[in-house]
Amino acid sequence: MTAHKFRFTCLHHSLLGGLLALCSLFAAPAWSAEHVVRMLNAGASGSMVFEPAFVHAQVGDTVRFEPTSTGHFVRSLAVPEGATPWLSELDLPFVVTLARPGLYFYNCPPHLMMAMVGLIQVGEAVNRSSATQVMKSTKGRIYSHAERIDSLLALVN
Ligand SMILES: [Cu+2]
Repeated sequence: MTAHKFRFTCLHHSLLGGLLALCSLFAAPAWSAEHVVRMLNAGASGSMVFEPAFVHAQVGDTVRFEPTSTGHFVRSLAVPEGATPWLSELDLPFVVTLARPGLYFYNCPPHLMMAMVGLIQVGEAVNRSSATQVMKSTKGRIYSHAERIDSLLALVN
């Protein structure tokens, strides 16, 4: 009976130790999140959309653009100073690592006229004025649903 109890205790301790080791191993990645943005021919807010079009993220997070519908890709139009602009390939998933705080404004070039645009806010919107300027000037190149630009700007905090 005593021997049985002893074995149980040892097993318990080794499991706990293993769990603690696992926790410390994954402690750093657990703080960053992956946000998924789908590229769609039709979504909740109409045709040719990124969904969700607005993402609030933290520095170190990633955004994964998912080509759920075909015929789309993604290109940044405004990124914070020091961040790398991006251009993805048609119909391929694309992952962006958000290394700097600020606003990241992007579009799907073939569907810009239909307001296929999106905005990512990472931490504080440190480049708010320059990003807003780009967004306002982009609005002039959109033929339908240009109000999506204003909706995105209204979500910045
Ligand atoms: Cu598109």
